[in-house]
Amino acid sequence: MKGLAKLTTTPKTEQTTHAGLQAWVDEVAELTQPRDIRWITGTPEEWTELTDQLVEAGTLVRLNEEKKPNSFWCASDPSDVARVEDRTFICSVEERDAGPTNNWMAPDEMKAIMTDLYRGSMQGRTMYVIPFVMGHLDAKVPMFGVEITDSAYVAVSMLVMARCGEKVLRKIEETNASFVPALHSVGAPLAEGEQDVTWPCSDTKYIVHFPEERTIWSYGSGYGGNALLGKKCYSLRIASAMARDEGWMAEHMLILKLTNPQGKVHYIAAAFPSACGKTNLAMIDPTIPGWKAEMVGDDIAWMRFGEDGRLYAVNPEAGLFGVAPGTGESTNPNAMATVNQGNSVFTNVALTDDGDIWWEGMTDEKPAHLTSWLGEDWTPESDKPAAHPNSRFCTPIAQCPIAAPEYDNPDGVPISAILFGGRRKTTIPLVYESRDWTHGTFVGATLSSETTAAATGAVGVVRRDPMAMLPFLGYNATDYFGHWLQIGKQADASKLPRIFGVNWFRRDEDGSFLWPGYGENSRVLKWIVDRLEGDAEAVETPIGLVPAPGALDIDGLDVTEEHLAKAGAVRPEEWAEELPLIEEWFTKFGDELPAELWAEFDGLKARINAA
Ligand code: GTP
Ligand code: SPV
Ligand code: MN
Repeated sequence: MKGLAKLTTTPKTEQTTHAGLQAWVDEVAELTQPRDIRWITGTPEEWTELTDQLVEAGTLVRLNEEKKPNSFWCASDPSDVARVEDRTFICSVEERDAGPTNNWMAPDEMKAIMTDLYRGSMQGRTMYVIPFVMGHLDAKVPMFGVEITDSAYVAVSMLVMARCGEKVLRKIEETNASFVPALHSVGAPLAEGEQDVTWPCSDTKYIVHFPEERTIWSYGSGYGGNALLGKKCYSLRIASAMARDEGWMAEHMLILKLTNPQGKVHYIAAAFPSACGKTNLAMIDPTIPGWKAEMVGDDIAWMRFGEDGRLYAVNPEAGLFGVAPGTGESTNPNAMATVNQGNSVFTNVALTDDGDIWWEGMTDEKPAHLTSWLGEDWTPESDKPAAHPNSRFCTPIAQCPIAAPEYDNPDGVPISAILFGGRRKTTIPLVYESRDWTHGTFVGATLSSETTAAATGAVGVVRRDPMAMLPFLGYNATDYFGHWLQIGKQADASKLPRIFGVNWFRRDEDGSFLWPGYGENSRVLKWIVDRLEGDAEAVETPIGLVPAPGALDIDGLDVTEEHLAKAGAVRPEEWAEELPLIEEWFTKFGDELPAELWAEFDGLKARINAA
């Protein structure tokens, strides 16, 4: 970088016997010119040292030990608060392999641009080397990664979100394993003597994936999905490309364990777009008696066929990076209990005067005074929210009072049902069941939702988000649909998960939610599990099967018959407006869209027109 003091020597570390890793670390250090290099080991002392250092730098504020032990408040740069989909690229060798839903640039061209950006980009900073494993270290094939970052905030967050450190490194060495190299720089080099800011980042941002090389390069942002590269970048974009090649599935799904009153267990996976209710459903506190819910995962599911022919899902993560606003004792008591144990980082929420945190929806009564996420004085009269709509808690899964022991099982759990859902004010009913895997694939491929604050850009715009993977697909979307269909063909149909559509977000004419949601979603889960067990009635509609009159348990539910009917209705006139949107979406894929999906569309159209 021009104007910056060039180091006379590049710091070297000889921390690993893995020649490939050592060579990559040396190469990155040579390019980025950090002040020093630190290998993350994962000890409690290291956590304390790094968080103390971040407090000293003003990036973190230590919270009141009695309220949130070992926890921190963090305010980002106001411009760096969400995923940047327009700056996210899949740089496959062939453009076709990224298209048509992703941004693409030729790998060499992108590497040239980013190599220039990385040159000297870590000057004045420490470069952290973070060995991590997504999924279990004792998995049959452990999925290793190493993130290099110049952000201590990222290092600390990675320590919560993934299994990291010394033990992982030793296993990489012992097995001479390959790993996904994941390079991250905030893109804010410091000149000699220059005072740092509390949240360094750059106006130039690139979140880039090289799927054939299984490599990630990220530049310019410190925010979660842009910077914690084990999460969306590895576990979805890179892993989806691996899964296509190897016959498994990497999906944007929560994993929930349900036990019915008879003691029968079912594991359910659900794909909802960002900020559409995965974490909440994963931690559900059922309102119906006798049902028990436990969390296996809240964001990502890797699914492989087991020897018994069923699909087994593992959660590759060790932490929760959850949307804060809307999380409270009444909506998600299990999330509150998790963060109240401490050991958490809260980003872009508000700070209370007694050193605790607050966000919209945490309590009914608003605190009299807060420091907002923007660092401004806030009172209930303020016209801006106290917490950013995409503010997040970063907290260990192990602290969740309803974490299922299986979350730590390297082989995962067998999935009985898959749910697809989004935020739709109209059209999509509370719940419906697809007829078979191919129809279910159609339900997933046409999934739509109103956009949210989890990504930069407009909020509330309906867009198609196939399988909730639109921003996370590491390869061509038509190949991805083909992969789903192929999974259905290679399996014994009776062992495949059944596929359902849900919508907690349908609204009345006055804009209010028709369905109370949250814990009451257990009523829908009950119907689904009862369907699996052959104990619940359904009726045919043009879009699939819906609960027969009386089949949904509404005992004790505080909802009028009228609202319930509106929440569950399949209205042909609304679907008549939906059909052209689906057709337009499919037309985008031209001839490459699998014929089975066009056939499903034609069938739906015929049934709607006949209704
Ligand atoms: P990401 O972490 O971005 O992937 O989001 P997510 O899918 O995990 O969504 P999350 O569970 O964090 O919920 C996002 C927002 O939706 C929060 O503000 C929740 O309070 C709200 N929400 C979740 N479930 C429901 C529901 O059943 N009904 C209503 N009305 N809102 C809900
Ligand atoms: C999402 O946006 O889907 C998230 C948060 O879960 S992030 O880690 O930023 O992707
Ligand atoms: Mn979530």
